[in-house]
Amino acid sequence: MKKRVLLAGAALAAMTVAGAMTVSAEEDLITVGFAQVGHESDWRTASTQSCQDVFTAENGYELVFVDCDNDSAVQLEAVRNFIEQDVDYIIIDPIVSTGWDTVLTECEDAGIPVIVIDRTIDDSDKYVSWVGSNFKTEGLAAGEWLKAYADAKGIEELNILVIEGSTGASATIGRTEGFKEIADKYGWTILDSQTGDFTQDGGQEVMESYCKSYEGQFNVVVCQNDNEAFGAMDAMTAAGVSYGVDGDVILISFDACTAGLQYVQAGDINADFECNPLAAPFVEEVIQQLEAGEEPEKEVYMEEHWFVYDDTVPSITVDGTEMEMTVVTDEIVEAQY
Ligand code: GYE
Repeated sequence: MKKRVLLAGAALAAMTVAGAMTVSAEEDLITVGFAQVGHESDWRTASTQSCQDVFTAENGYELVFVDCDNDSAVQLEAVRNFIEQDVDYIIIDPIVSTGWDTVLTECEDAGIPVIVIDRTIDDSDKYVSWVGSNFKTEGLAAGEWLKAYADAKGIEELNILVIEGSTGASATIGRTEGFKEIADKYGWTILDSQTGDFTQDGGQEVMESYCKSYEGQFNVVVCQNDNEAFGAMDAMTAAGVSYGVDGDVILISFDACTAGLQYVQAGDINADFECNPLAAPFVEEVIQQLEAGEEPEKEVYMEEHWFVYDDTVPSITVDGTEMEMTVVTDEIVEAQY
C-alpha cells in the first residue's frame, strides 16, 4: 500500500512538489499532502503550525501544504493534485462535511491512505482515520454551563443570539445542534442564528446587524469561535452594549486559543469551550502505525477543557458525564496555543 518517494540522483535535485517546494536529493522522506481549510482564525493558524512542526524533513517527512482559502472546489482540486503527485499520505481537514465520496474513491484507487483531521466527512468512510473533536459535545457543554450559570445568577429568561461558523462545516453543525438541544430542553429563545464564517470581520458584521435588529432584547451571545467573539465584542462596544461577567450580555465562545483565554481571564468572555487544534502528533502516530503495517484507530478524540472566568459553576454534567469547569490562570494562558 505504501509508496515511498526515494529521492536520489542529480536529476531529482530540483524536483518541485506542488510547484512550491523544492525537495533535496538523496533523502528518503515520507511525502504528506495536507489540504488545509484556510487561514480564517487563530485556531486555524495553530492547526497549520502543528502540522508544520511535526511533518519536517528532520522528522522524515516532506509536507506539501495547500491553504484552500475556505473554497471547497480548491480543496477537491488540491486532493486530486496530491494523487497526481503520488504522495504517500493525504491529510484533509474538510471545509464541508459532504461531497467527498468520489474523490476519496480516487484516493483509494490510487492506494493513498487518507487521514481526516478536525472536521468530519459525513458521506464517505473511505479514509483510514479521523483525529478531531466532538463538536456536538462542545455545544451541549456550552448549553449546560449557561443553564447552571443563569440559575446561579438568578437570571430567569434567556434570549439568545448565535453567530454560527462556516455553513456546512461539521464544527458549525455540531455546535449548533448541541446548543440548540439544550435551548429546547430548557425552553430558551434563540432570537437569531446567522453565519459569521469563523472570522473576526464576519462576527463583527453579524453582531452589528443584531445590535440594530434586537436592540434591548438579548442577554446571551454565543459565538462559535473566538475570532467571531472578538468581532462581536467590538460591535457591542460600539453599540453601547455591555458584555462579560459585569455586563448585561453573557458572552460564550469556542476554541479557547490564547487570545480567547485572555478575554476570559479579563472577564469579557464568560466561558470558552476548547477545541484542541494540535492534532498533528496524533496524525503522525497514525502514519507510523500504517508504516509498521498496523491498523490505526478509526476515530481519535482530542483532549479538551471548558474555561471560565470564575468558579460560579464548578462543574457541569453532559450526557451523564460530570465535566469540570477550569478557571483561567496566567499559567493556562501561557501554555495555550
Ligand atoms: O473552531 C474555527 C476554525 O474546524 C474546529 O474552524 C474548526 C473551526 C474552529 O476556523 O476557529
